[in-house]
Amino acid sequence: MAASVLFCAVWSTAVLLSEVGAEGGEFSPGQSAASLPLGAAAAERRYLLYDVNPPEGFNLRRDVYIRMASLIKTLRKSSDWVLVLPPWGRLYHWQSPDIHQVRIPWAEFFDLDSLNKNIPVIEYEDFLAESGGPFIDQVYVLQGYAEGWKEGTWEEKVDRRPCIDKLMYSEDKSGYYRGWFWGYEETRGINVTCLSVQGSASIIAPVLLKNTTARSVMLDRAENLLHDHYGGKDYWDTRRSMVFAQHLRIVGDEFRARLLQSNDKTDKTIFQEDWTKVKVKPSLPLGGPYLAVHLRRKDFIWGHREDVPSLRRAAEEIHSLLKKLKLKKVFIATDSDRQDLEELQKLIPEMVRYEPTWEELELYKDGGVAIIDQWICAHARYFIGTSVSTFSFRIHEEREILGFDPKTTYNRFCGDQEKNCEQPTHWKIVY
Ligand SMILES: Nc1nc2c(ncn2[C@@H]2O[C@H](COP(=O)(O)OP(=O)(O)O)[C@@H](O)[C@H]2O)c(=O)[nH]1
Ligand SMILES: *[C@@H]1O[C@H](CO)[C@@H](O)[C@H](O)[C@H]1NC(C)=O
Ligand SMILES: *[C@@H]1O[C@H](CO)[C@@H](O)[C@H](O)[C@H]1NC(C)=O
Ligand SMILES: [Mg+2]
Repeated sequence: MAASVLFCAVWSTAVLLSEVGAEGGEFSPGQSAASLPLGAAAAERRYLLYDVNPPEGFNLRRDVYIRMASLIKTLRKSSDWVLVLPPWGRLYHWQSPDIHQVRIPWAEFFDLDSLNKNIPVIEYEDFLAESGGPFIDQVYVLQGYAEGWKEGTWEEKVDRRPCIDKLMYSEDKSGYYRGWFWGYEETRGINVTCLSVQGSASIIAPVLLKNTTARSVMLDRAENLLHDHYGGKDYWDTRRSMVFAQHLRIVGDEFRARLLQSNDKTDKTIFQEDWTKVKVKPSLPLGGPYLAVHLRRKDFIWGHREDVPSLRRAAEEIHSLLKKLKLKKVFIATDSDRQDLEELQKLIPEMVRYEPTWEELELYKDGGVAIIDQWICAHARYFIGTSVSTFSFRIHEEREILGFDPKTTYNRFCGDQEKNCEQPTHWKIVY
């Protein structure tokens, strides 16, 4: 059964490609596919690509990766699928001037060997080389249902529907679809269709397996699909496989040693490179002799949210925590603007921050600097973050992976006037 579906898929894609190629220009999918010395195994492989709503930040995108990994696991029960990692770039928060932050491969931020121990992944450039050119056979733009859903009648479903929003793709003279495609201008979609979805990532698996024979399928607006099982074993396997790139961990470790008297030995934070070998931690790590803070500002304060503290209130909390924990040092990760930083400096003169030089920023980029901040926060004796910030959530998870006592991790600041300041939920690892 699986084999015949597979054969069918390969055969009809070849027909589709050659048809399109005949009318294409100097660079058509038919030609490029034919010129590639593809082995039989590579020819059978199908590619899942995805992208996320442009305004979404780095840390929600990391969450969407987990959902796509679940989908790949479901698809692979039937046939050979690989996930193509969407190049990073053009993120709203990556505002450092004069550095080019587009078409960034995942290897600049994450350890690909670790990702590959969970699901097969390849970079977009590898996809271009392997699949025969900058063409994506089928783009599905995911959206909700125009009619919404009636209360009490939630059901998981997926249907082909007219596009609700203006399509972010346009047809060119040759009938190909042009769009953002992670900044790869030469990439084209051969077919773009809207699908209304309601449910977890794997509900779309039957559509990919049965309704289309396209070899490369891109799910745009993939955040419309939810987690198969948030916080379950599959979730944590994928999350644990998202090991930060080694060069960023090294920068974080050097900073810990130099400015925070923190190292894995005295902190008892044993980092195991191969996440598949890690089981339940035998003993709790201690963490470095510092308090770590994530203070999310910018768009989190513009709306005057009542769960986000003023800097003055945050500074009070920090000083009271330092006293309670008998710590002298506080590491602060923040996206504060210059004015907020000056105020912070006055309120907390002893604060330590990771401030990259221009050369370091150019090398690691805003994403790498954020990861270094997260890595340092993850190794502190105690962490306190900002309410409903996915940046803080990813630090919680990193600390959970290192085995910290949840009391030292799942903490957040309260707003100055907040009445019910509920603390973050403890999500325990399932091994
Ligand atoms: N380096 C650094 N960047 C931050 C910090 N807080 C926020 N940012 C930047 O702002 C973005 C926040 O967006 P996102 O990742 O979606 O997290 P969320 O909006 O807080 O849920 C991050 O991806 C970073 O680019 C921080 O403490 N350190
Ligand atoms: C997939 O195919 C089935 C069976 O032909 C059909 O009922 C369903 O509407 C299709 N779904 C989509 C999303 O095209
Ligand atoms: C595009 O894809 C849809 C859904 O798979 C299909 O029904 C339609 O015929 C395709 N259009 C073209 C022009 O191939
Ligand atoms: Mg965000």
